[in-house]
Amino acid sequence: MTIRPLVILPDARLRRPCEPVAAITDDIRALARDMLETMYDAPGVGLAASQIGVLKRVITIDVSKSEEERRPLVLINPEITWVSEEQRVYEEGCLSIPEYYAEVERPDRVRFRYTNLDGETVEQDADGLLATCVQHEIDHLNGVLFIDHISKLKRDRVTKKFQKAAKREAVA
Ligand code: K1U
Ligand code: ZN
Repeated sequence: MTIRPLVILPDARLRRPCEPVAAITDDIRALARDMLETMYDAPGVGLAASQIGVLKRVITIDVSKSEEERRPLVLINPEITWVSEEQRVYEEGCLSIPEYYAEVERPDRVRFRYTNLDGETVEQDADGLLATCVQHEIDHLNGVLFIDHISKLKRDRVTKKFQKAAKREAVA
C-alpha cells in the first residue's frame, strides 16, 4: 500500500471527467487500497481517484467517527439515482484545496448505486455527512469541485490564491 501525493488546485486533472472502470482487476484493487491509505493519512472522509491523478471512476469514503470503528467504502462507477427535494447546507472542505472551507447547499438525502470490489451492484440510501460526501466525490469524477457551488466572487478569489501559490512553487 502506498500513500500517493494529492493533486492540488489548479491542476488540470481535477477538471477532466473520469473514465468508467471496465472490470475489477488487481490494478483496481491496488488503486482502492492506495486511495484508502491516502485518505486516512490526509486525513479525509472521502477521496476520488482524480485527486491522486488517476482518471478512473473510483471513490473511497469513510465517515465513521474513530479509527477503531473504520467503515471503508469503495465505490466503482458510482451514480446518484435519486435526490431528496429537501436541501441542506454543510461546510465542505477538499483535500485538493487545502485549508479552504465554504458552505455548500446540496440535496439532504440521496440514493446511489455502485459496483463494489466483489463486482456486485449495490444500491444504498444516505443522509447527513455520507450524503454530502457521496455528492462531493461524484462531482470530482465529473471534473466538478465544491467551489463550483459557491459564489463566483469567492471562487475567483480562492482560484487566484492557488494559481499564485502554484506559480511561486514552479519558480522555487
Ligand atoms: O474529496 C475530498 O477532497 C475529501 C473531503 C471530502 C468532504 C469533506 C467535507 C464535506 C464533503 C466532502 C474531505 O475529507 S476534507 C477533510 C474533512 O472533511 C475531514 C477530515 C478529518 C475528519 C473529518 C473531516
Ligand atoms: Zn474534494
